[in-house]
Amino acid sequence: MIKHASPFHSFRLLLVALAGFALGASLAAQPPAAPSAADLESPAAREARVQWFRQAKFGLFIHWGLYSIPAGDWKGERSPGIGEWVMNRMQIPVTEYAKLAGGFNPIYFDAEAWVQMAEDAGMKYIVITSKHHDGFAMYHSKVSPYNIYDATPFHRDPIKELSEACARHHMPFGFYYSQSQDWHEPGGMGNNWDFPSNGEKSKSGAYDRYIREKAVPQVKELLSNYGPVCLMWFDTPQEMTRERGQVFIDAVRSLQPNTLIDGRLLPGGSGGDYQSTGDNAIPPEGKDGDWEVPATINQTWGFRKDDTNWKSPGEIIFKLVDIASKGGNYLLNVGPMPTGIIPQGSQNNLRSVGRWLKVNGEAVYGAGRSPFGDEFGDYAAKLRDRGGKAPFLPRTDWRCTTKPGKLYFTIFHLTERVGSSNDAYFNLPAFKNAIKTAYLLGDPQKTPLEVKTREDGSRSLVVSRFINDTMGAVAVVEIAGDAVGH
Ligand code: H79
Repeated sequence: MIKHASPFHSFRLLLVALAGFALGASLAAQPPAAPSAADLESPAAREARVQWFRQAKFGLFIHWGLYSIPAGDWKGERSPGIGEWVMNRMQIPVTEYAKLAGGFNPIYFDAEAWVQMAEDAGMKYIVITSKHHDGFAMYHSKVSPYNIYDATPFHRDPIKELSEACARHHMPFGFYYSQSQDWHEPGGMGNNWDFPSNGEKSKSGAYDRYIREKAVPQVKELLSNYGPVCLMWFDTPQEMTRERGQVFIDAVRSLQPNTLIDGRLLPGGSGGDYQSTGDNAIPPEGKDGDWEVPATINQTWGFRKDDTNWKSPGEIIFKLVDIASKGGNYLLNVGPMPTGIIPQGSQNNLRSVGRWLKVNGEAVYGAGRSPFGDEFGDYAAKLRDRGGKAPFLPRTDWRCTTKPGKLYFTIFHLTERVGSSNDAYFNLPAFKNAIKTAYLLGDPQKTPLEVKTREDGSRSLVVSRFINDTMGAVAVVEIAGDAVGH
């Protein structure tokens, strides 16, 4: 097995050691016992497991499968919506969709290049579709021959190659696995054009058979054959009861007790180690606990040849800092082509984000959420949406992240010039602490910024007005005390 020194691995060792110590203290002569199932669901165990995730903030999601071949078209017809849903949208019969495998030969696939790109982008973990709703396994599964190794001329296991490249880069690696929907199987949820309805499958025992004979055994393969798995990303729980979900939880905990479970195994996120927001759904304000926003870089997850609407580096940086300042992680997706290449436009923009993070990453990785809140915006006073509710009107001038004794203000837009000079004021929100020093992360000399204090106590940093021409400049404010007082 490959040596893997990523943080989640050492936390697992710590956890096992701690549990072993606690049990071992009263049974001095016994070898340390493995933690029991109950220990693994304790708040302390979850807290230890989630540490690396809390530091990471920015991950790469990869949606890759047979759907990258039709890429949004089926028999000359354009299928609207997200590319990986083409089988569903066009009601393609199982036997016909399965024929795509015979033409899947991504000879330009290069695991090293993908992981290098994630690293260049400043991303700290990778999650790839091991099996999406279409039911096709992107790894060499012994459970079902409907997989990339057995059913395609490619005859390679890209997940194996990626796991090895990730190990070389100390890049935490995890799997998306569609536990509930499987349009290839008579018992899986979602395919009601070839098979009976979800409700019937749930009642007849077909769904439980699918879970027992395909989904859980495949999840076990993924946790057994690819080294440390940082997280399992389940999705769209349908007819997923607590009992059914528990079988997946047991599989994960028994094979890799330190693997995180996302918030979509069961409805409402129960059983998970962190919450998942809706797809592309950034909460309007700060949010407690550990959570993640899964998001697209264009409008689709799986590759579509008509979608090159890449979010710009500036948009991605804003979303990343926005999410971090609200307390969450950003899991940003790319959709590789059937050649094995990640579309160049998405690569370029991610690498630009990485260059920004090289300078400003201190404000993101391991940073805590904003102690303020007014900067996020406000609910409209008079405006009402169609549901009669006040819409949230976001403000985008700046965001704040924190570390003990430090406030990081990422400034996206300055409004107030200082006279007619090239200086501008960045008006600080109110807080009681004295300011020890302030400087820009982009300034290697850390030249102290002038702090202007007015009679009413309000304070501003004096910065260059040309900050408005950047993708966000970070001003560090070092304060007396660990945290702000209001
Ligand atoms: O894996 C990605 C999506 O395929 C998956 N979650 C992310 C991470 C996902 N599964 N379901 N959904 C997202 C929501 C489905 C929305 C739908 Fe539709 C609306 C399905 C049918 C109507 C969009 C529009 C897809 C087809 C038409």
